[in-house]
Amino acid sequence: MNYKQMLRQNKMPHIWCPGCGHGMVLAAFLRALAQKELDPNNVAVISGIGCSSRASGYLDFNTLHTTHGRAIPFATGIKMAKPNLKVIVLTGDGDSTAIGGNHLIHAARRNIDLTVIVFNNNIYGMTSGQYSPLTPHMKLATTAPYGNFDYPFDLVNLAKGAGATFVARGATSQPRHLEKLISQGLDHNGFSLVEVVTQCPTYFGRKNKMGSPVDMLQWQRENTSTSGKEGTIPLGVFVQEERPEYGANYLQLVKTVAEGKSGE
Ligand SMILES: Cc1ncc(C[n+]2csc(CCOP(=O)(O)OP(=O)(O)O)c2C)c(N)n1
Ligand code: SF4
Repeated sequence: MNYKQMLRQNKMPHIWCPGCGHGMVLAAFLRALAQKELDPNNVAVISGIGCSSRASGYLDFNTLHTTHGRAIPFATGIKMAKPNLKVIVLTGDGDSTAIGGNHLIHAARRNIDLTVIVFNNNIYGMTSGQYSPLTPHMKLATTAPYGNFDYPFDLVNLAKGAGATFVARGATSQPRHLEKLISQGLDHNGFSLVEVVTQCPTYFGRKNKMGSPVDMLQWQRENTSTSGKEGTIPLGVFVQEERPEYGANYLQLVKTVAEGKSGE
């Protein structure tokens, strides 16, 4: 598959602001997916609501643009009904960790075979810059004019604690590295989560005086690291383990019950 085949040309141009990182995440995702030689009819991409969630509308697969926070439940239903599909969730930090936070932890706990890519721009972009559960402490947002009093989740540790069997974090400033992480997440059998540090120059960047989109990428370069450098946001793969997958277990149970062996 090449880009032309994967994108719905009639939906172009996209709605993202100049310099928004969401297009960079989508490009890394498409590069990773292109390597897999999947039949597009066997790929389902589900998203919630938000600038990031707009991504599903641009893709020429089976796609579903659902309600805010509910991408994972829709994706779970699809995976259970059609286990042969590669089911991918594209979601924002607000979508997946605020209103959808409960769904996220339970999908991780079940180890259902979904790949969830969280576009973490630290803010609710689409609704004009309210703080989210991933907005860093004391950073400015439309709803935090004196700084965000809350402390953010560490999404990697949240997913890990909830039972995800593949957890990684990448950044738009390292697109090839990000592509590799997404590729590994797609290959994983079980619940995989890839958090992506990305930039919203229009709200988070402007409110916090971070400069141009290029300055924001430079900030990422200086404040993330793949080698665990003290005081930086760590990037890489943090969990990669095998555990029975939920759908396969469920099918096995159905078979056992159908054969009249339940309760034995
Ligand atoms: C039930 C419900 N609550 C709130 C909204 C309003 N809403 C739409 S998008 C959004 C925030 C999206 O933020 P995020 O998921 O971080 O994505 P981004 O736009 O930053 O990519 C909110 C609160 C909604 N559409 N539905
Ligand atoms: S508001 Fe922010 S997240 Fe939304 S498209 Fe613009 S830069 Fe991207």
